[in-house]
Amino acid sequence: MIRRLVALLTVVSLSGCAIWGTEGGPSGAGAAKPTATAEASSVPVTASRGADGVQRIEITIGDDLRLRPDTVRATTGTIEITFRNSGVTPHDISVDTVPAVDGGNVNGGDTRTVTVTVTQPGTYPMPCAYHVTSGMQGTLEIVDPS
Ligand SMILES: [Cu+2]
Repeated sequence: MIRRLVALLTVVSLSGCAIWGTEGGPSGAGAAKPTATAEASSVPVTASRGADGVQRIEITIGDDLRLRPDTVRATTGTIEITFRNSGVTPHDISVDTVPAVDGGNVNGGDTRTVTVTVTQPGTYPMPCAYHVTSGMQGTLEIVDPS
């Protein structure tokens, strides 16, 4: 049983290496955005802080029912999250801070920007109301500024 699990993990990690295909990875000329599995895409991406102190990040939401990136890291304060729907399937992402902020329906090709102010470090889910049961959920990781 354990041997079987190890074999499965090996296959997953090997397939993770193959996501760049023949385009040469993120620095390759004309390389498309990686279409990694949800497991392989959970590398946190840090929101970038503007001169106004607001942290901003854009998340692509598509027909594969995933958020890219699916994990956003920021510090306490104000965070602007722009959801860009790259597909045709509508989505409705909320940011479950306290209080939660619902982005509302975002049709294919549309964008929606949600602004949240978070004072408590923690991990806050970002589920899609339509597709959370299919695993469409991101994570906002808030840490103390240091
Ligand atoms: Cu959705």
